[in-house]
Amino acid sequence: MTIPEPVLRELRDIVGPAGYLDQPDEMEPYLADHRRLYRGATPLVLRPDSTEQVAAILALCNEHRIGVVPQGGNTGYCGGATPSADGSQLVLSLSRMKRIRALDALDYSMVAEAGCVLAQVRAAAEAADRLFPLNLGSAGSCQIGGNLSTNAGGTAVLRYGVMRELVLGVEVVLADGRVLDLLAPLRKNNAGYDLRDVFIGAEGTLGVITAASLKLFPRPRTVETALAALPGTEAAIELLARLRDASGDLVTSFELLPRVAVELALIHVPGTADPFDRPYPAYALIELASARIDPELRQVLERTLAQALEAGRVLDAALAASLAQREAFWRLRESIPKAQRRAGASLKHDVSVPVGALARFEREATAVALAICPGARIVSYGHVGDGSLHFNLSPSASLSAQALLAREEQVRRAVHDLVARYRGSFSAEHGIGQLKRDELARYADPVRLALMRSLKQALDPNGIMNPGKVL
Ligand code: FAD
Ligand code: 2HG
Ligand code: ZN
Repeated sequence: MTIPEPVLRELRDIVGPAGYLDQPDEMEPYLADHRRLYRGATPLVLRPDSTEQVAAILALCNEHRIGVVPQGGNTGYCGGATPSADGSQLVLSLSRMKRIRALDALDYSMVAEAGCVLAQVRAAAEAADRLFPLNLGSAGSCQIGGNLSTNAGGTAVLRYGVMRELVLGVEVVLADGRVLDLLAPLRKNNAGYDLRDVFIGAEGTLGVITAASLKLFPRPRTVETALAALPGTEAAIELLARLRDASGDLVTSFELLPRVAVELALIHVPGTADPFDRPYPAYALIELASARIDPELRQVLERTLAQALEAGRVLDAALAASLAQREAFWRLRESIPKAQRRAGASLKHDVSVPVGALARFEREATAVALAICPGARIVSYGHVGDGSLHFNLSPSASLSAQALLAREEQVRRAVHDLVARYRGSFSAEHGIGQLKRDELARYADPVRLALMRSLKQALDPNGIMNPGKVL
């Protein structure tokens, strides 16, 4: 279906000349996803700058049954922000809605528009001597609306929780153009059903999030970072448990990096350096933080690592002695997605199981994957502190990218079946989008799926919100 020109004209009028793009070269960045798995087409990219404009756009699109694809920073991993290829859907970019509407340091809260880039929100909190703790490798481009809509995880979940846990309220424009104002920054509110959570993680299929009340936290004044060399994942999980105990639960990040991931980063990403003078099977990037000035924190970290070293459960360790060294550790970690991309095609599985079962799961998943793809490089890394793993496969000297891709479906089935046996998740943090829609249909509890469909029908009876995604 092509969108009639008079409707396109009305849409242009709603947003004004600065609020749309319609030239092919201008629209290009909005039409493919970050991983280049999907490519779409659209006659118009709308860039409203107010909730009222979003409301007017949705009311009109609902009347004419036109599909709308909300887009934030377009860093998502599942093709959720890419329109269909037939040109029948509009892209609605939130990037001009980037005002911080309010920040109340006393209340530890802030109201940010959906198009605020995550780094901007973190900086605004810091300027007020507060912390907004969500942090991802894409912080410089992803937006609060995208973070909410994917219920993003990242590197501080262990301490602060996923995006859902960092939100007090949202403002949403519903499919018919009505504005649902749930922005009040209340920590307690039991007056009826809590609708806020329905829109978080909905990937734009139930409405457009236009703003959010975010929780702020005391700004950390002591941060200690270390890189520990380890015999493997099992030792990592033990170390994490010890550190949580010894520090009084002050571990903010605990990221696992297997040697193969470090090597990919060293080869493909300039500015990364081998952290020790010899290779080790795995590494944990550990961060402890306290809101107090706390000289003991470093000692706790040192002592715990020394004890584990003595027990042979840590093989070497380096505590960051400067901000530059801390940044170098993080650069190594955050370079892995880029390194994997540069190493050629990759098969990605964004999975979670209970933390205690993670090492066993990883062993079994590795065996299963290698049985299908002998010679593949298993690049299994990530936020193990919260039970999630990016269980990814890369090509190697003995397995071409083409051969790897040819087995994608078989590996996916085997890994996700294994996840299901652990009662884990086949989408720990990246969502469903279009990439995992069939996986959701396959693995989700049928009662839950039926409820999700009812909810979609109730909130978007004409199916205009991000059609073809999630369900
Ligand atoms: P987009 O990609 O633009 O959109 C994502 C989905 O949300 C789409 O379905 C879109 O339609 C919908 N959407 C966007 N804005 C709105 C809105 N205002 N209202 C309604 N729907 C909307 N993710 C993690 O969870 N943890 C990580 O550690 C992590 N690390 C990453 C590292 C890198 C280098 C990259 C490139 C990505 C990473 N991601 C990670 C994935 C991604 O950055 C996150 O999912 C992020 O939250 C997406 O935000 P975005 O603004 O780019 O959303
Ligand atoms: C990360 O943790 C991101 O770095 C990306 O979630 C994961 O590329 C991936 O598999
Ligand atoms: Zn991740």
